[in-house]
Amino acid sequence: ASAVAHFTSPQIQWTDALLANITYGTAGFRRTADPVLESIATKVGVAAALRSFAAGGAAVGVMITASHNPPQDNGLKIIDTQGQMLEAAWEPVLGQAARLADALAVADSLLSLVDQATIERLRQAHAAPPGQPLARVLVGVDNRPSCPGLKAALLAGARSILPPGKGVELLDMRSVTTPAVHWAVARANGLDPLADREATLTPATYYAGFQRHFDAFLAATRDVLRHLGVEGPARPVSSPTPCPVFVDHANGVGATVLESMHLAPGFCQIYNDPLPAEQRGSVVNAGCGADFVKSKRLPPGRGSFAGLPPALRIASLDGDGDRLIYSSLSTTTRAFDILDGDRIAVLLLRLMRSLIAVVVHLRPEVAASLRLGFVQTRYANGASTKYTREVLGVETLFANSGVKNLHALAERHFDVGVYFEANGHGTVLFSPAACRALLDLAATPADQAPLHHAARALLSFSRLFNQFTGDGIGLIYAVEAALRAQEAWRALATCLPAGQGIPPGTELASDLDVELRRWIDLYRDWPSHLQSLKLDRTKFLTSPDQEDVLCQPTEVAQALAAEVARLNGLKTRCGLPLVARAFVRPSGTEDIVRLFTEVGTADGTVTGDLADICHDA
Ligand code: NG1
Ligand code: ZN
Repeated sequence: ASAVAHFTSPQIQWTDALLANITYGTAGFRRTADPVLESIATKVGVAAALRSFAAGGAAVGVMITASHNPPQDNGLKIIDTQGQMLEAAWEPVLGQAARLADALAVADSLLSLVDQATIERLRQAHAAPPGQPLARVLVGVDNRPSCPGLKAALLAGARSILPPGKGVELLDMRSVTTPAVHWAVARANGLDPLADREATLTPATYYAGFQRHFDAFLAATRDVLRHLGVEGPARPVSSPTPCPVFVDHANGVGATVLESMHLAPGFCQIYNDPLPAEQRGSVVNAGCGADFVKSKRLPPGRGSFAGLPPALRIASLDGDGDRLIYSSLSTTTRAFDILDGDRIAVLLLRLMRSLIAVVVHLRPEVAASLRLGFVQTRYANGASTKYTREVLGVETLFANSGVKNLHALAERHFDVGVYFEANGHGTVLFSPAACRALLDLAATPADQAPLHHAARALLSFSRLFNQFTGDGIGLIYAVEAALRAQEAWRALATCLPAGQGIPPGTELASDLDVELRRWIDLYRDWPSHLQSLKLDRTKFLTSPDQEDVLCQPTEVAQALAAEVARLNGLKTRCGLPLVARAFVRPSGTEDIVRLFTEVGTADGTVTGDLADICHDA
């Protein structure tokens, strides 16, 4: 209880209303950055150090961020020893500890998380002479003004479990994106199945890897084509391209990271209004970023388009760099298309499917280790599900919202598991069997082309995906790689198994505007609407495995089901039966209830505004 002073603050009035909203949810703890959050930070510090101590000193991480939320908010999330979200059993106890004001009660509550033997070891450690650190905590922060204060409180909590000199090793990662902390924790604990030898334990080498793997992927793609006698483009991809991707860093920590990276010239350009670094944290996510673009359906704000190309390909990150939403903006007509998480997943699935098909054609026995599948949430647009299932023929499953749910399902069911939330959280996971197969294949001798080149391409592309949580910056490289090489791999996947030659015109995409249009035109989103309702979320209860099934209040569930059934019985103006879907659920991150509605048709032709269609129907 040596952190007593930090647990209690005379400024805090622990009212019921305050307590009701302090829970450890999908986003960890998140709220206005105030003395309450500072008190919570100390408790999180204790818990993280305790978790590491209980795991024999394995590294545990804490990220201080409020992601896409406004600048005045902040939050804390523990990253477990495997680089993933905190073990579920700890969440309620941590929530309970966070709601306590009394230091001894807090200590008791947190100690209840570990077993008696761990408590005994802790007691002995206090008496033992100084030695190796017995707990390791990695701490990262985004760029919000409240981060330094919260970090100090967190570190004080972490240090308090053991006396100085025999205690807790703290690794301050400073301003980093959330996915980099997930990666660093996993890496510190010896996990990173697809890592190459150059990767060491610094965020700088982690980020630099993306450019390297991107270059290696395109080089291997060119090598396959050259081997098969197809002329690739004369222009090397690392030289300035006419169409850089415009990155909207949301004024978040991604900005700091991008500035520190050695980006290939011409690869990308910063989209946002220039601001001094120290001012950005105060306007993080304001009128820009992944969440703004996706939920407001508007282009990220920018003072002037003077000097910009007529067509922009924009990649929007969120405040902590773990989400990505693409968009396409005409600076002349202001025509605007959003390429959300669903569509990013579709693009990645298409390329991954072709890469795997080529490799499996050349080495059939790896098929069993490279089973491709897709996980989305029920917020995914129905047109995307229809596309992945019916056009791509990829098994598509649904998980409840929250990255940890999608991650677990993808891990459980597939070797190559793509998962994405519509809001831009996602990545591609590789099973141990897939990792072994990828590394084995990539060791194919150079004289066994084209397998040697195809396997290198697959491995390099796979290395763009953070294995612990989605990385917005890595995903920009993956999308850009897919736009450049998609058509080449599609031709290879079709022509090789058919024993045909590659059509002469096949090459890496030379016109990224054309590729962007092709991506937008893959399918048309069904009209849908996501509303935030200011209702008491504690009154809403959904089925544990199916968040689109409302259990309480029963009258709301019945009324909603009746309305959905009514719409499903209707036909559009052209006589097509409607496919309607609607659900309500309490938000896990905000004090609201979310209502999702969508209307499509079996043949996927209904487009336009939901209100118009419902009105007509
Ligand atoms: P809640 O607030 O529980 O709906 C939101 C997102 C989730 C997930 C979490 C984690 C929607 C509809 N919900 O959860 O998908 O990303 O935040 O931050 O986008
Ligand atoms: Zn985020």
